[in-house]
Amino acid sequence: MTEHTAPMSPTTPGEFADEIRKELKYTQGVTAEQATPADVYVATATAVRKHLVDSWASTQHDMVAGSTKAVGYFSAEFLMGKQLLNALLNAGLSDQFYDAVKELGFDVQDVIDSEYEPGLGNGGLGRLAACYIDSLASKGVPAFGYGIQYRYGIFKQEFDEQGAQVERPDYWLANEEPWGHIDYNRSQRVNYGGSVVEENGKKVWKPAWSVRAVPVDYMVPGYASGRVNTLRLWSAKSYDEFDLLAFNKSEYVDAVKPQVAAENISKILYPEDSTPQGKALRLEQQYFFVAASIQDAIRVFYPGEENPDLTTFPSKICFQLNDTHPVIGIPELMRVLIDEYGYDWDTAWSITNKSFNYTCHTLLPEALEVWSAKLIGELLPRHLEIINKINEQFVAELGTKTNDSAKIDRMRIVTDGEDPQVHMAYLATYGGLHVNGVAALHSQLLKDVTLRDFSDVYGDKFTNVTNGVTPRRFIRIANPRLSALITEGLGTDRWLSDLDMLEGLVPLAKDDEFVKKFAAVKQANKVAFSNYAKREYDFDIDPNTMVNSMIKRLHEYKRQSLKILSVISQYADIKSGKVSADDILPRTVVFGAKAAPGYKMAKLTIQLINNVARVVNNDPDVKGKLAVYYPWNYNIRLAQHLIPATDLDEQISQAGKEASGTGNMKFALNGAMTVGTLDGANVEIRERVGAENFFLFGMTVDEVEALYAKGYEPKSYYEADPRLKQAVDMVADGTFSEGDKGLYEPLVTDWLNKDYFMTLADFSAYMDIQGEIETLYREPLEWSRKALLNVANSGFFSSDRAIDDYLRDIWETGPLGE
Ligand code: 26M
Repeated sequence: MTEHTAPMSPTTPGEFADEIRKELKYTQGVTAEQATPADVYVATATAVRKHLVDSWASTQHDMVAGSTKAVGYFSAEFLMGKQLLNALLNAGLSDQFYDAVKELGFDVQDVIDSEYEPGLGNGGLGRLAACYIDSLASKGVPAFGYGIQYRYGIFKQEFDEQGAQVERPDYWLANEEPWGHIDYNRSQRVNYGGSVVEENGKKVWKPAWSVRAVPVDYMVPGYASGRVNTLRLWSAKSYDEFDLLAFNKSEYVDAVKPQVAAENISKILYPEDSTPQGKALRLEQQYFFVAASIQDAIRVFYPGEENPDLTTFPSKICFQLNDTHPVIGIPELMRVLIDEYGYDWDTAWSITNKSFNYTCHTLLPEALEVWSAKLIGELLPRHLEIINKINEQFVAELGTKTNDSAKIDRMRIVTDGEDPQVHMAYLATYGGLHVNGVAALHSQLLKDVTLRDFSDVYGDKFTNVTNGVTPRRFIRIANPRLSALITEGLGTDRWLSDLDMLEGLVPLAKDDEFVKKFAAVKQANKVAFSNYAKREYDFDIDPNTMVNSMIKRLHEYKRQSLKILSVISQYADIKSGKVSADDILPRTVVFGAKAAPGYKMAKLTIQLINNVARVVNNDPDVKGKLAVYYPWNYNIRLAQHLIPATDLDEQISQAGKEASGTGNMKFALNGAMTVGTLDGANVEIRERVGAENFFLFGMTVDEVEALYAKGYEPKSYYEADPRLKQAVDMVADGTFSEGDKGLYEPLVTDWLNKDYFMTLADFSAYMDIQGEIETLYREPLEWSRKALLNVANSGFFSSDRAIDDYLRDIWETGPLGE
């Protein structure tokens, strides 16, 4: 099927077909004749796992026996996407799979489609965790991903008749799930509630209830490394003693209540990706997976030891905190060391401090997690004591470093006063060795703004690791045509584990023949996407139009409203005849975005986009010139189809608000041009691909600041640009709500009176750059040349490079020695 790839397994297609037949028969209990595509999928998955199991075992063995420090990546989310093609690629069985499935008489696409995508994450942060464990395994670094196996992942998004978002539960485990291995024998107990008493001068936590954390293990096969790491996702189960306890007291049905409560802990992924609500269940989840993981790490690295010497712990493993969600791990490790292993405070602190590092993923102050001390005290009384003591120690330490008492006050991990609050980002910064932001600009802003006081005092802790994405999933699997062309251009497929090699394509941008091949790949991908969109959504996308995509969570700061206002303006111009038919560049705008269920403005924006799509797509006046599509339930699978087919990618957040973005990297690597602001990793993408190959517009961070300071009046922009006025008026006058002038009132009012993210201020610049974009697009060869230069100069954005940065600057470890 393909000429390149991972080390080929010696298995022939015929042999692999036999292995699948055997799994069908002995595991599924069906013959190849009786089998459905879903059966073949499960059988194939089971067969691939068997190919990986020896490497899995040897990786674990070498990790425990050797002296290479391991990494524990703590993340409340791992947004893995489908596993089959990735496992096949890394097992060196991709070609055999295609042939074997044909030999068995099945359609490969049907088999692939049978896999249900696990949605155990919200967006960027969860997908980043998935890319990082892929790169860790591909580099042969010993690592665990530690998280939660939610029973319900991110909701399934549907749109109702009015175009509004409807959330449906995502019960992803409804069918057989062949990848996770439930390991009841490695369960851990996680305690909650109760009180702390003193016994013989020692603090003893008497918990009120506990939950059984059962690990579900997923293999994480490396690409061409011969290594297979583990993603260990904890699932909550109840202990039997609970029902006995209640059973004595009351009715049978009441007796199972505590069990249900216990199992609720891992039941659902919270669908918010900012503005944390401080819900008790969320804290229960965080403590649940972190406590189980810390005990697990001790079990793994000190097997069978009654009295392990845990002063060596930081040389065995270090934990990366993916945002503040797992920060409760800091007081938890302190508790384990002091209460369970008898270490004194200072020794415990020295171990703990070396064991954690923290990655911050935001700049929005409202997204920083703060828990009320009262809630922590109810759920984890011993931890609250420890946090308070950490805070005291911290405040004392600050006293030796600065005389600025106001500053010390601002920095408190636990605030003073009536209803004290615990700042998880502050706890993480003080409690660990390193703190990093996720793009150069973001890391700078963290130091200058968000964590400024901390960077003044603990400047050495602060560093940057610009995000990256895995080229295996997001180029090789998502875009086989481009992969083949890159391999042809470079004469090798080694770029898949050394993405800087893409630079070898730079000279080929001067070769018109190669550029034309590159353009042909994009065209073929657009046709393929159009077919996919027809099949999945019944959309009629014209692959001969410019495909212009904006896919990301729906947020005001990301400014989907800027995009939709520009679409409305273009629509108005075409309709009014302001631009002549010949001057119109046919464009298909594709949105993909979920909104947090309680986020009203975001949900209203979804409704607006859907109704603009309805009006525009049904208007004969603009047919063939402008179309808007909003495929529902945007997920990894859709990303893998849409990104390779996109000509123009939107990264238009207000400067200073998007920490990094990772979609921007995926698009650049797949040969899309970007229109974007100087925000997040856009800055570095533009630096690398060249200013002449990037459509920059909008205010900078400094300009945003200055405008705030001066007093921002969105209405003045509305009055000043007739295009903007017309677009906003059309939203207000019922054009996209069947005459209902009330529907979008909250949006319109916000735009004209508040517009916190300055959409209106950037509108004119955004409209103006469309002209430049269209001019270039009319020169297909020049457009493709620039797009190719985006690919050639984006190797830096591989998650392999990001992991190298973490290894060198933060974890101080590397691949397993032999
Ligand atoms: C917190 C508390 C309660 C419920 C949910 C949360 C929560 C969950 C996810 C908060 C934030 C979450 O994700 C934030 C996120 O995805 N941030 C993005 O991280 C990417 C990877 O670094 C960056 O590229 C994006 O810029 C950043 O927005």
